[in-house]
Amino acid sequence: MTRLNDQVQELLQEYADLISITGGDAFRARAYEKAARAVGGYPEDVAGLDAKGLQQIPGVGKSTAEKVAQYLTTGRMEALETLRAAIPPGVREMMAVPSMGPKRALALYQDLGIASVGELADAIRADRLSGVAGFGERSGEKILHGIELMRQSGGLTLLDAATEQAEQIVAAIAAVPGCTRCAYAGSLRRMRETVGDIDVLATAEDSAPLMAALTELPYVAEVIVRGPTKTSVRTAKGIQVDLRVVPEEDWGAALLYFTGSKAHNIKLRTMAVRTGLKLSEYGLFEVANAGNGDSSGNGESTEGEETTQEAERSASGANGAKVVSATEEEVYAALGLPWIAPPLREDRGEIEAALRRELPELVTEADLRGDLHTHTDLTDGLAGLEEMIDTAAARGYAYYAVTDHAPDLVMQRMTDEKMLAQREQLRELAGRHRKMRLLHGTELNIGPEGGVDWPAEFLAGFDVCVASVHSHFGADRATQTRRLIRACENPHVHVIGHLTTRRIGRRGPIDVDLDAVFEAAARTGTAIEVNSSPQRLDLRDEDVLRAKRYGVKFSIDSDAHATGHLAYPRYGIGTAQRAWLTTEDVINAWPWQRLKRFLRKDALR
Ligand code: DGT
Ligand code: CA
Ligand code: CA
Ligand code: ZN
Repeated sequence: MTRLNDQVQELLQEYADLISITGGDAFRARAYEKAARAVGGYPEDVAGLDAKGLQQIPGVGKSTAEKVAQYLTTGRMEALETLRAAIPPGVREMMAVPSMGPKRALALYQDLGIASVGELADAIRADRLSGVAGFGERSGEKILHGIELMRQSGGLTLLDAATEQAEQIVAAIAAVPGCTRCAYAGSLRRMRETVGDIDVLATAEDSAPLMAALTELPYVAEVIVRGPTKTSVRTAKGIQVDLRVVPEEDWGAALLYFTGSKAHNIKLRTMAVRTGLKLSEYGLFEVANAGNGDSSGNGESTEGEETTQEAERSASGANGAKVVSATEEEVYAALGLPWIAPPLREDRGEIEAALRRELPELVTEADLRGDLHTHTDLTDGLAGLEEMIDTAAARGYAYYAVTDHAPDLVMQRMTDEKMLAQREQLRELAGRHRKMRLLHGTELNIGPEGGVDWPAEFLAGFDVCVASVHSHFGADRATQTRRLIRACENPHVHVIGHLTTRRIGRRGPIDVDLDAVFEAAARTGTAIEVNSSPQRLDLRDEDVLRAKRYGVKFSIDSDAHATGHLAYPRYGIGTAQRAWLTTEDVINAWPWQRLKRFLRKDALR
C-alpha cells in the first residue's frame, strides 16, 4: 500500500502538470508542485487532518488544503477531475519526457493528434516531426533518448533489456580473480515483467577487486555508491545495478534475501521467529535472547517494513549460533520447507503450498515442444518462410506453426491466393524437416462484433488459428467482452492471441471482463496465449494465474517477426512460472498427438 501522503503528493503533482499544460498560470502550477512535495515529505500521516490541520504543513495554502481535505473525505478532488477530463493521460506523460515540456506536448497533441509517449516515439521514427515549428533537426533524437531514460527511471526496464544487461555484468564479475560465485537476484531472478534495478550478488574473500571491476566496465556511465559491501552504478542504458559481495559461506542466505520479494522474505522471517530462529541476509540463527521476546519480528509481520540496518544490528548483536546460510536449499530446509522457485516468491500462497508439499512442478523452457504463433515476410515479418522454419528446427521443436496475418488487417495485404501459395510452399518444406511437424496457420483479426476474417470453409483448411484483437481498442467493456467470447465460441479459433493488446509502457490493456472470457475459453476448449514478446507479455502473470483456476489452457508463443524473436519464449516462461503453470496447463508443452486432439475443438477430449 502506498502511504496516503504519497498518494496526495501524486495527485497534487498531476494537478500542477495539468495547470501548466492547459496554459494556466505558471505561478499557480509551481505553488501546487511545491505543496505536492511538502505533503510527500511531511513526516506525519495526513489521514487524520482537516483543512485547518493541513494548512499547518509548510508550503500548503488554503486552496490546496481544501482540495486535499475534499479528497480525504470524499475520495475525489473535483478540480483535478475537471482538468483530467480535458487532457488525455498520454499527453501528460508526454510532457514528462525530458526535453519535451508542456507547451510542446500540447502543440503536438493539437496539431498532429499525438496523444501518448508511444505515439510520440513512432512519430519521430516516421520523421513526422521535422518541419513542425519548434522542433529543430536534432530534437527528435533528443526526445527519443529522453523517452528511453524516462522508461528506465520509471521502473520500466523491460525483461529482455534487463536480462541482457545482467548477463553481461554477471559474466564480467564472475571473471574477476577471487570471485567464487556470481548471479543476479531481485525482481529479475523472479522474472517480473519489468524491473526497477538489477541486483547482482557475488562471493569473494576480498570484495575490492569485484567492486572496482564493476565501476570500470566500459558501459558503466555513473557510479552512484561505492562501498565494500555494496556498490551501485548506472549503465549507459540508464539501468541501475547494485552489486553486493558476501563471504562464500553466506551465499544462500544472501541470495534468498536479495531475491525477494520483500513480502516473501517477511513471511519466511515470521516463520523463523515462531520456531525461535532469526533469518537475515547473513543466515539463519538461533536467537540468543529468546526469553526477551522478539519485537522486530512482530513489527515485520504487521507492518511489512524493516530496514537492512535493523537486520545488521540483530545479526551482529542478538544472534546466537548460526544454523545454516550456505545455500538456499539449506535455509528453506531448516524452516521445514522445500526450495521454492524464484518466480513463485511473491507471497501468493507459495509458502503455504510448500508447507503442504503441494508446490507446482513449473513448466520450463525445455518443456516447450513447439511455437504456435509466428510470422514471415509474407506479412510483417522480416525473415522468409524457410529461414524461420530452419531457425525453429534448430531449437529442437517437434512442431512449428506459421501464422501470418489475415486480410482484415488491411495494411498487410493478405489474399486467399497468397495464403494458399504459402501453404503449398510449407508442405514442400515439410519433407526437409522430418523431425519437426510444420503447421500452416494464420493470425485472424477479431472484428468489433467477434467475427473473424474468413468463412468457415476457408478456416477449416488451416492446421491452427490464432485470433487476436488488432482494432477498436477503445470499445467499451461489454463490446470487448462479447467479441472475445464470440471468438472463443468459433470452432475454428484455437488460441486467443495477446488477449489484452497491451504494450508495456506504451499502450494500456483493453477494457474487458476477463473472468467472462476465461469462463468462455475453458468451456469451449480455446487456449489463451502467453505472448512472450517482452514488449507485450500478454496475458500478464496474475491474470494467467486467475485464468488457470477456470481450467483454461495456455499457449506460450513467441509471436516472432524475425528469427531472433524465436527465443522470446524464455520470457513468456517467466510469466508462466509466475502464474504457477505446469506442463499440464500448456498446450505447446504437449506431445503432438495430444495437441492434435486439442486442435479438434468440437471433438471430445
Ligand atoms: P525492483 O528492483 O523494484 O524491480 O524489485 P526488487 O524485488 O528487485 O527490489 P530491490 O531491488 O529493492 O531489492 C532486492 C531484494 O532485496 C528485494 O526483493 C527483497 C530484498 N530487500 C530489499 N530491501 C528489503 C527490506 O527492507 N526488507 C526485506 N525483507 N527485504 C528487502
Ligand atoms: Ca531490483
Ligand atoms: Ca536493488
Ligand atoms: Zn497480433
